[in-house]
Amino acid sequence: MTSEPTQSAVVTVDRPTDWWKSAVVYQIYPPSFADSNGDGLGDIPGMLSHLDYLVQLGVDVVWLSPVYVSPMDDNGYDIANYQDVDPIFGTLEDLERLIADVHERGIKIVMDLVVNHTSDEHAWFVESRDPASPKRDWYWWRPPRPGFQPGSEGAEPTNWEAAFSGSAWEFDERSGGYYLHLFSRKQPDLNWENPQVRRAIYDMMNWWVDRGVDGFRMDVINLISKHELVDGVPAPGRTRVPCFLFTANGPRLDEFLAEMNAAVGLDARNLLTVGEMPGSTIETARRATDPANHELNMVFTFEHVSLDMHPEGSSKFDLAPLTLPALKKNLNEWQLALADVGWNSLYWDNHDQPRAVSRFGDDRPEHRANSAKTLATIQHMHKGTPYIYQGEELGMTNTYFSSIEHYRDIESLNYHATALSIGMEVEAVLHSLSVKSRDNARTPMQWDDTSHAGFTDGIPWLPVNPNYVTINAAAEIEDQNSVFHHFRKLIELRHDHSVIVHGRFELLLPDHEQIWALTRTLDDQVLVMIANCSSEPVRVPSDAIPDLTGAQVLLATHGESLSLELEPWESRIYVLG
Ligand code: TEU
Repeated sequence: MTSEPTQSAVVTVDRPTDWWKSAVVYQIYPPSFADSNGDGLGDIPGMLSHLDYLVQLGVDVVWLSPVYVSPMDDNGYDIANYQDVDPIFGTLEDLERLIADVHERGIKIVMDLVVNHTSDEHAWFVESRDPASPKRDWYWWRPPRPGFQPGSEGAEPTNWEAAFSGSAWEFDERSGGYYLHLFSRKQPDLNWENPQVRRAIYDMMNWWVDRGVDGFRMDVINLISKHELVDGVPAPGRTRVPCFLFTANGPRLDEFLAEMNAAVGLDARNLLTVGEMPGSTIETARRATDPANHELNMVFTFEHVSLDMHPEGSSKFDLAPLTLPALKKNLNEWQLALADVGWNSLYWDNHDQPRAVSRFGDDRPEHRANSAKTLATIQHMHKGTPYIYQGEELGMTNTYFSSIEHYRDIESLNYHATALSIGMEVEAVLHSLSVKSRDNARTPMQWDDTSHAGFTDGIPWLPVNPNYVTINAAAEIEDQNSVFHHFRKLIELRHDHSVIVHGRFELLLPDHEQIWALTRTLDDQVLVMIANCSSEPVRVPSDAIPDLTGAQVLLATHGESLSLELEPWESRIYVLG
């Protein structure tokens, strides 16, 4: 099944200790980046034709969302073969060429590693369906609940709700048992308790490192060690409990991560490792990123992207208003907790989250560009490694689809079906989707103002946002004042000023409802950032920030000034004299 790659594609890349601390990572979501063959889906040859764009932006690393063989139930996060490329994205040779071509340009590449689960079409799972197979124990197979008819409502081994709606257990007629899937029924969870499973995964990771990749973004990695498989107490009006309560941050998580690190030489080879960790806390993140523990470099927390979820809600689609003090407080807590031990990742959005400018900024035409720039300034001035999600550097916005027909994302479609089945109003459901659906981030990359935004010559798999006519890469590259050039300058600043990488972080005005202000300090270098996170003008209280006399502006949204008056979404970074 696995085709043997040609060794000539491997380029040796220098990876100094802690190189990832001064790096900026750019996430490519393959289905939506660039289509080379007119099938409406992005592919690796499409990426190859846009590498100079990444060079121009100045990013250091590409994180490639999955391109492995997959039935695409969850757009590639359901993997049927870890060691080959899905034909819709190209070939293994194309991927080797990508690795070599980014390396040639001084850019590193990090692969998505989805090992909490496989596809149900992976050979391991197909084999494990046979109760007599040696692979049976590679997944979480359990008998029906005693006293219930197998396959009937209530016969599931526990009352857990999958992340994509419905029970987290699927009945398999053939083997007469249930298997666990925390996501879709086509994403069965691997049993990490079994040492053979872990060995097979480490071997596969080594195979990729030998092919020249520079690290891994580890999908839901804090779900690999489960707690006990027992029932939870459902909230009033519910029959099930969210499965992550029983599967996040389990007792063997640190042990498994340390074992993986040693078996693959993650630290020894200076690979970048970032663990996606829904339900992680400051405590779990500190343990996982403490260099002494040899687990991960950094984690993706979900805390700041959960602040606009209703506290009593059962999913992210139960909306609540977000306040600036709450957002600042959360980021500040992570900054302080990981100041001396561990390291932060910094992100506003990715392929699972709404577009940053629509969620945290103001995407109306008069404020879109400035709010996108100001959000970027805030992100890049925190301490940690910034992640840019494709199109964020253009200030791309949410989709605002008006009908369920336009959506493709399994989480959105399942939520819609389940919510309507329990009697929720269709308008409310569509509203929640327009705010939170993952498809907001997945509309095709807007390259230029030609048809389908220059993404494809065919029909795009997900409609292009109609605002591509004005919001697109070609136009922004031309305009020195664009969101793109603002991101480019932020990246340049990070490379030129070690205070941005290593400086101590201090939040100012924590309770202010409009202003985000902070300082970064390294020896005698002091940076001050002031930002207006509102669509009304504001005056920064002079006694709340360091004296700016003699300060030099490093980057500003509206022009260089020492004034404390800020226009809507105006922000400035100063270096004190
Ligand atoms: O996401 C994990 C995750 O918990 C959420 O981001 C999830 O997508 C959902 O929005 C929860 O409400 C990762 C991947 O990033 C995502 O694309 C995959 O669908 C998921 O794991 C399963 O592999």
